[in-house]
Parts: sequence; C-alpha cells; structure tokens
Amino acid sequence: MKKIFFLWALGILAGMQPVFSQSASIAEPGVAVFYPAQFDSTATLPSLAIVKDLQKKDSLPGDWTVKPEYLQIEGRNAVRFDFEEGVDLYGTGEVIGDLRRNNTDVTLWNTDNYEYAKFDGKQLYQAHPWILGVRPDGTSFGILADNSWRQEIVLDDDAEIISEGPAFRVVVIEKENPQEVMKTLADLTGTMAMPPLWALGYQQSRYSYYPDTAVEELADEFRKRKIPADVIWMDIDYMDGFRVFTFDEEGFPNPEKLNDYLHSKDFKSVYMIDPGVKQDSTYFVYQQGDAGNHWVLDSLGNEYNGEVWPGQVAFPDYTRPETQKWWASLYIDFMNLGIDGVWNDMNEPAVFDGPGGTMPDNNIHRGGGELPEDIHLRYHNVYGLLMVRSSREGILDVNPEKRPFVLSRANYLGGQRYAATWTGDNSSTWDNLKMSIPMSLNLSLSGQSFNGPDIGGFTKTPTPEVFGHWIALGAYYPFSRNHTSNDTEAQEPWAFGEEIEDVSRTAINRRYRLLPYLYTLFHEASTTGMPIMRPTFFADLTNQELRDEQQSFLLGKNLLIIPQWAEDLKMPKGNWETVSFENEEADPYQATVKLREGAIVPVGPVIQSTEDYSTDRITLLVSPDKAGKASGTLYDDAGEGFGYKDGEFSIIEFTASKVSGKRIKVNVKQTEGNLKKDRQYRIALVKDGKVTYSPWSSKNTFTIKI
Ligand code: NBV
Repeated sequence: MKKIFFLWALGILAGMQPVFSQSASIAEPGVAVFYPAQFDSTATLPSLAIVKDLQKKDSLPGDWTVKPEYLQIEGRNAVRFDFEEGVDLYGTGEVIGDLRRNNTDVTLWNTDNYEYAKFDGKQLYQAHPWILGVRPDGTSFGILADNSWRQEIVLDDDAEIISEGPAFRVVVIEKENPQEVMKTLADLTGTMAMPPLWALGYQQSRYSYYPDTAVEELADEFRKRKIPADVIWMDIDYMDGFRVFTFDEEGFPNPEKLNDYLHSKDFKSVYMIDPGVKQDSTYFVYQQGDAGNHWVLDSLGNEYNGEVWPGQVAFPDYTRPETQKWWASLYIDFMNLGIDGVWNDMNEPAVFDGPGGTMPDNNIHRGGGELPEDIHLRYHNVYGLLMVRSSREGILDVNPEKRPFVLSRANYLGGQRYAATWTGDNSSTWDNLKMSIPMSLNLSLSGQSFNGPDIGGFTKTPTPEVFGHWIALGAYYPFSRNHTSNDTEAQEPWAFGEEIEDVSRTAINRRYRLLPYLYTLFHEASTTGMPIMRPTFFADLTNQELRDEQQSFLLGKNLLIIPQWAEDLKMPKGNWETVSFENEEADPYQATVKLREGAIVPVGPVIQSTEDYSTDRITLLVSPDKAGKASGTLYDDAGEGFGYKDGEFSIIEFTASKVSGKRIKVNVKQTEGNLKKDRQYRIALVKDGKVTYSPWSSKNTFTIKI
C-alpha cells in the first residue's frame, strides 16, 4: 500500500517538467478530446463522469478555438484556457455566490460544509469539473476536466483547472448555443433516470421526526389542513444508535406498520442511510462488512476508522465490485419494510475527527473490476457517486418494477445518473433564500437537474416572512422539500400562523397544478439532458444584459418564475403573460408565473398528492404570439414502473392557430407512444393578465374566442 503513495509522490516530482504537447481529436460532432503528453490512462480513467466511449473519429479542425494548454502550476498538473473577451462562465457545480462564475474560484473536494461557512464556502458537498462558457453571440462551449482528483477551478480572464493528480484528459464541447452544450454534456455523462411521479410532489422533513406516532400525526395534519404533500422523511434518529439499516426499538418499533399507515394516507416514506458503519462486533452490518473485507483501508493496509454519528465507524470501499454488491444487498430487508426512497447523507465522506473533516488523502481504496487500486485523494470526490450507484442498484433489485428514488448529499459530475440532490446545510436567512436560485441553476448547468435546497433553510429558524417567501419560491424547485435541523423551531407550513399557512397552501397547490408540465420537463431532462430549471438568459441569448439575471429563472422553456422580492429585474424579449390560477386568493408572497409568448403549458387540478394525479382533464394555458400561433407538449405515463420503456407513454403535441381572425383553434395530436387515453381539454387563454376558459372538449380540435 505504501508503494502506491510513493509512486504517486514520485510521479508528481517527475511531472515538475512543463508539459506543453498533447494530442487532440474529434470524438463526436463538436466534441474534442485532448490528452497530455505521456498520458497515464490508469491514473485517471476509466472516467466515472463520462459513459460514452470517446474514440478518435476525426482530426481537430484548424479553426477549433477552445484548446487547453497543459502546464504545471506550483508543481501541480494544470490546464489553461484563454477566451476572447465577453465570455460568460457558468457551471462548476454546487457553488455559492452569483450565477455568472467569472472571477470566482472553487475547490473540487467534497466537503461537509455546515452553513457554507468553511473555506469561504468555496468547497461544498459535490465536485463538478465542468465549465460552461457562453460567448456574446450566444455560441457556447463546455470544458470537462476528466479526473476526480482534488482540483481547483480558477476563473479570471482565462480559466485554469489545477489538479493534485496526474495530468488528465480534457473534453471540450463546441456548439451553437448553451442548450446544445447541455444536451451534449448529457450525451457524454448520461441523464437522470425518470423518477417516480411522487418524487415531484412536495416533501416534508426535519432532523428528526420522532417517534413514529409524530410521523403519523404529521401525515394527518397535512391531510386535515388540505396542504398537498407526497413524502415524509425519516432522518437519523429512526435508527438504533445511528446504526444504518436498524431501527430504534422505542421510537420506531414497527417501521412496516408506520409505512403502511403513511401509504394509507397517500404518503411515501424516505429513510436516511449514511455510509459509516458503527464499529460494533455485535452489529450485523459491521460483522458482514468485516467478514467480507469491505472497508476502506488506511495507508498501512489496516481497517480505517473515524468518528461520525455512531462513534467510531468503518467505511465501505465502494470501488470494490464485491462491496458494491454487498451494500446493494443490505437494502433487501430494508426496502421490504415498505420504504419508498433512500436518503444518502454524510457521503463526502464526512469524518468528524479526520483531516479537513474527511479521511486521510493516503487511505487506500482497493478497486477491482474496472477501477484500479488508488489513494483517497483520487477517489474522495467519487465516494458519494459510487455509494449512490450501489444504493440505487440495491433498491432496484428489491423492487425491479419500481423506479428507485435516491437523494444524495455528495456527488460528482455525471452523478445525476444515480441520485437527485439537495444543497446541504444552508441557513434560514434572506441571503440563503436568494442565493438558492443561482445555486440550483449552476447545479442544473452542471448536469444535475433534479436538485433543490432545504426550503425554509436548515440551520436556525426562519422569520415568518422569510419562510413565506421561501415556500412561495420552493414550489418551483425541481426538488421541493422543506427540511430543518434538530435545534430549530417547527418549520411545517402551519408553524408560522394562519397567513403563512395560506401562503404555503397556495404555493404548494400551484406546484400540483403544474405537475403535467413539470413531469413533461422531467421527461425532457431524462431523455435530452435539458435542465428543468434554466437561467433566464436561455430565453434570449442575444441580450447580454440577461447573462447575470439570477432573481428570476425559467421552468423549462415556457414559464418564467419571478419571486416577489425581485428588484430591477431584467426581462427577456417578447411578451410574457402573467398567469393567474383559478380559485386563488392573492397574497404578497406568491411568485409571478409568466407564460412565454407562443407557448402552451398543460396544467391539472389541485390534488392532495400524486396518488390522485390524472391527465383525464387537462387545462391548456395558451399565449398566442402575434400571428396567433402557439405550441406545447404533454408527456404522460403511469408515473411509476418501467412500462414507458416499452412504449406505454404518450407524447401529445398541442398547436394553436388563429381561425377567421376572431378565434384561436387548438389542435391535439399524439405524436409518440402507445398509451391511448380519452382526455378532455380546455383552453385557458392568457391575455393581458387575464385568463379566459373555453368549455371542456373531448375532441382533437377546439376553439376559443379572442
Ligand atoms: O442527519 C442529520 C443531518 C441532516 O438533517 C442534514 O440534512 C444533513 O445535511 N445531517 C446533515 C447530519 C448532521 C448535520 C448537523
């Protein structure tokens, strides 16, 4: 084991020579791959980000502009990119601060970062070696540094990616616009799998609801107060002494019964599982891990132990195929208790008494299968990704007919293939509320579409005002979960008095009304990689003023969400009509929802959970353009299971046009899928801030007067 560390150190020393030469080729249209001289493929590959085989198909054209210069910076392997002036930079994963990343730097080293307070918040829970660049004319590029070692991204006039590992390959995407770059990133790194419909619902969490009767009462309360919700989350206190895959005898004596109860109220349950396994020779998980030799080792080859919630723990070595299988198998009995989803926390991995809050750089991951043995410095950033890959597989093995749902705190570029994410331990402040938009946007622009922050903030108790604004915004995050810490006041929607309860209900009602559109966006993200939440500038690439607009954002292509608190907002071109929802009381908190000119957005009725979701009656929000035209899409399937992979889905295209100058006609056409349903539609014409409804119709063509 020591030998590896020695060779690695020697490699770094040897690498002190500047490395300027490289080979370059085209692997796909608009995708160039660059290798440093004397590239040692085993030191960074196989890639855990890229799933596509990048073979040379062509030579690099002479006019290709975005090229890395391989060099050494303070003894570290680096690449530098020079750009023309006026390029706007985005991505770089989970970051605090502004949407536009010019003149920022970030360290890619997954870190448990309570309140984002450590390392000036420049080192958070996830690592995305990825930069998106948008030129003044809208043409765009993406830079992917294909290695998982600890590295920094420094964005000034140029961009530098400085790694602590060996020289690495770089992939550059060059496209007409940022949308095409995002699709190509998804083509290379994979897309999010279609989640179960319930995962799009509103979710309620706290650290921790305890005991089980409190969970049942919480479920009852939502139904009694008619606040729609789909999921209740079980944080670490359900466990017996924080031992993963066990239950506290007193508080959660019968989890199966609890889950049955939740299901009877149309709720799903998600339970937390951390990677650290308590070092306890009487505990079955530790015994199995020990017998199977599943642990990460220290530099001397002994079981590595560190402190986390349960006390001293051992950490599964997910680089080992045997360990992946073993970990997956632990979910069999667990999921069979009627658990619906899994929450993997602390998987940076966080180690209270370890250096920098994690394990030592020279710990050993033994690999096997596709991955070679190497030190922690290489595998740290992918520890969470490998964990959720294994979790997902285990969950799928138990319930092969269901879509797995895993939420992960740590992850790595490409990790959208296995898990959704939230942005860790934020705080209940105005600042964190406002920052959640650029944060979620940059995660989305780094391939991780299914994300959101803790609504209301994790640490501290929000004021009613902050909570009201947060829930009003939270209805539109791709992942919409209210969560708080164990030393805070209640943070349920009704905890701040009647006014804020009403505000919460209205906001969450809106999320459920928008489900047909949202689900269609999830389908788009899972097939093309287009983010669900998109920066406002995507609506108008010619207007450079919009490039730093981070108070508003787009949901898909057709809706623009503007929080109440937005000031001096920059609007994209065109006529954006304000949508008003039926039977809704106005309040000073709700975000303004604007519909793009020329768009059709399918919406449904208010329901209390996705169990009641139906597309039998769809209202079409229509905003005709100047020529009277509009279009939109609805994706529909069973909301669960994999029938959609065998054609059990429908894609319906709506097109509106003007007839005889006085009416708008909408045409409905199923363009894909074998799922046939009789649906009723009506038009909700959105014009000059007013909405006019047509009668319901079961025909394929219907009209409304303008
Ligand atoms: O499991 C407890 C918490 C959890 O609620 C939170 O969401 C995670 O980010 N967890 C961190 C560990 C303790 C945090 C103080």
